[in-house]
Amino acid sequence: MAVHKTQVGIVGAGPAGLLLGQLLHLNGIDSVILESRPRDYVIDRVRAGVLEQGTVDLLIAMGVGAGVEARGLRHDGLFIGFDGRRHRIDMAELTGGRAITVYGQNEVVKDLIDARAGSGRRLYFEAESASIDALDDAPVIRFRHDGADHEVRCDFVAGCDGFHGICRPSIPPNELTIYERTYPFGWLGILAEVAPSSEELVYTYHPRGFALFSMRSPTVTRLYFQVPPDESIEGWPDEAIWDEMLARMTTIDGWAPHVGRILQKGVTPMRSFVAAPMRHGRLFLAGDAAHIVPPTGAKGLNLAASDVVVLARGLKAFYDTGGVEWLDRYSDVCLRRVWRAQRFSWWMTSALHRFPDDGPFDVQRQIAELDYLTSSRAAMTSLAEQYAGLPLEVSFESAGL
Ligand code: FAS
Ligand code: PHB
Repeated sequence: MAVHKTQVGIVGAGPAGLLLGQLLHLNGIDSVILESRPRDYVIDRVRAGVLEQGTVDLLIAMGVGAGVEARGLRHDGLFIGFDGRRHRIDMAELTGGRAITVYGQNEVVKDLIDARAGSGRRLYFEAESASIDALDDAPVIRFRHDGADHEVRCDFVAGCDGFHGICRPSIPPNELTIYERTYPFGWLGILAEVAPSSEELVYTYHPRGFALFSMRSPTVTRLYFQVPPDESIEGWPDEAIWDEMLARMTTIDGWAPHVGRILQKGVTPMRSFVAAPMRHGRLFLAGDAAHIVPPTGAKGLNLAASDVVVLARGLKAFYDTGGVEWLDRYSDVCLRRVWRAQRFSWWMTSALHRFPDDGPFDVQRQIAELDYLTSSRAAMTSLAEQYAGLPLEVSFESAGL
């Protein structure tokens, strides 16, 4: 049995695990990251694309901002489309200069994996963590790698293994409260090899259902539309996908997405999920392991980033002074931000999607909500400050940056 000793055992090399690994490295705290999938799979996986102001600032402060600074697309605004028109919300003007940056999650993950290699700290791919034990005193993570059994012995475990990982389920069910909402629809998403026809994102409300225009680069467009929850992608040939995108997004003034070769397509379920508390003994859950938001608010990756800044602050204080105050406050501090993001993501989802059971009254109510949203400075400011990202609860300095 190969035994690996470290201070923090991190399960999962998604954004949460990799960001935490880098933050701990910058504070001289050792960690071992275990990732069940191969490196290429983790890098090629198409997921988030929108980074809040705070997440971009964090990447730069951690010394892994070169990619986002060079290739990130800063957006000072976004569009809300309904009634055949696009209505622009000037986020930067309404928030005193805060904005979002479009930069693919896979780019963020690649930048962090490169930084991990540069740090000399341990990261094992194809390391399936099977179990975690002794979470009250001397945690042990057991995993298989290269056909052999291994153990990580550590002071703390960071559960960054996503919604389907092993860390959250290792907490006794009576110690956790689960809050959940599933939605009567999913998103069919595509990556298309064509230049984006809009400089900013377009969230569209349409009688046929929601649609979203996004992008990844000056040559790659990312698009989604609402489909029934159990929809299978096999039922959607490329031509039919484009017909539906154009039917929902084309505006009276003739704006429409450019059509091009579809590189990737898939259907994503929609749910809101929170597991509380986010700590059990010496196990700290972060990111999708503890909470899932519907992607309408573009908050998932950004919440993972804010969780690990709070956790890094707690671990830094513990190793600097032995103090446990910030580790004890970790769950409450994170959950306040999580619930704000849950409310915002639920609201965006409710305002912009067609619900199968909704009647004519609900449709007119939704249109009135969007009409108010796009004509009231107060309403636009509220959306803008939440979309660009509310300020983080802890300072970068306190997390050792
Ligand atoms: P992740 O799921 O990314 O990473 C967990 C890692 O743990 C994975 O690599 C997994 O392989 C590994 N793992 C699992 N079990 C393991 C085990 N037993 N042992 C070892 N490793 C294990 N968020 C946004 O902010 N903006 C967006 O625009 C956005 N768009 C999205 C679009 C889609 C289609 C989807 C699905 C999500 C989107 N999200 C968005 C949310 C998404 O980005 C997640 O919030 C983000 O990946 C969360 O990061 P992690 O918590 O690190 O979890
Ligand atoms: C994306 O670009 O993938 C994206 C953008 C905004 C969202 C969700 C996904 O709300």
